Amino acid sequence: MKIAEIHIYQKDQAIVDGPYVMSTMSLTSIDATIVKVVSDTGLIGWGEVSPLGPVYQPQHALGARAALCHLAPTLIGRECLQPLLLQRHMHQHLNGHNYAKASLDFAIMDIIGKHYKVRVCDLLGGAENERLPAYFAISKGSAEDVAAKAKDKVAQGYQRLQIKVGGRDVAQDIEVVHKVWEAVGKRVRLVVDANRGMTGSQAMQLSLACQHIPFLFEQPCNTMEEVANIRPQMSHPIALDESIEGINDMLRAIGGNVCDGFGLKLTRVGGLNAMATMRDICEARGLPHTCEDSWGGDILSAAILHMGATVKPNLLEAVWTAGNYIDEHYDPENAVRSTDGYFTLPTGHGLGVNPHENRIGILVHSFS
Ligand code: 0XW
Ligand code: MG
Repeated sequence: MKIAEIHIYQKDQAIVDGPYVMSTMSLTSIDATIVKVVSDTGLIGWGEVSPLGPVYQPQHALGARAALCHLAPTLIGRECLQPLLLQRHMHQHLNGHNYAKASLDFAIMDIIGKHYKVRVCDLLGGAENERLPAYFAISKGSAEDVAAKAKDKVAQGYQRLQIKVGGRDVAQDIEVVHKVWEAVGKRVRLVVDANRGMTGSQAMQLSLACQHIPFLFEQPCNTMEEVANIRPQMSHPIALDESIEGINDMLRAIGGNVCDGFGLKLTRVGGLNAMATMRDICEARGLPHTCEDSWGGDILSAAILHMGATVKPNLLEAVWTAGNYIDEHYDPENAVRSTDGYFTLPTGHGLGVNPHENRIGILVHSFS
């Protein structure tokens, strides 16, 4: 079965209850790219990539579409049922740009699942369960506002909350963590996420000032080296997120005992097959991690769920998708969003979502 067509769409995704505020940026809308791959047998596979603006990571929406336009002509006529060989082909034709390549990986896995009449999670080794724990990320804000939001999310059923800190006076972050602990305390697992936005000194101050409050400290500083420097002085377990751009970064972090777990983003690491390797490395070393992405609609969110379902349950920190932060779903019948703090794995073959062509934005490029 060969790749016959590749179509690329551009879609602006407004953020519900925006802006989405983190240490390094504030966003009200996301520029998403949707990929439609058609096989010569008529099967359709969907992919998506939605960088979180131009600052969050070395990724750009226009860069994703430029990379896809470069790769697409070289993929027409290639075999659909060999994802590893397609991955190698893409690396031979374009250096880097994992986030763009990941969207093609999703589409190919969607087609393969439809061809063999199985779900993507089955192609990745099998689903441990159909119901996946979600977490909610609360934008950076005042102590009162963040604590009120935390109470609301706990009432909605979330058992893990991520609080955004960094990029301001650390005293404000210390106040937020104390206020949230007082508000929801032992009813929820807390994650404090600086998204690379703190100095080592600020991170140590926050950890020391909150040493009686149990939380996971996610990506406190910009680089792995900065985190390694402060790790001996920290009172909290550390997870790396933005520093982990691929398997080698993970091996470096584990080899250097830099962290206690990871926040793993599907597009950043290059897609489902790359993430499956990272899942297995974490399982071999007993390291918990999330399954998530920087943003994304139903297509990317479904890929996240299929990946998350294959993670050993005691190592699955939680799953995050943007499904609860956007109001226009590509596939309203199979919209991916959490309810009562959990996601339900799609049931259809492949990714299990069927985007409506009038909901996936503007067709910007076609190749055949
Ligand atoms: C919470 N997320 C998964 C959503 C945003 O992309 C940022 C990211 C994080 O871990 O910070
Ligand atoms: Mg994070």
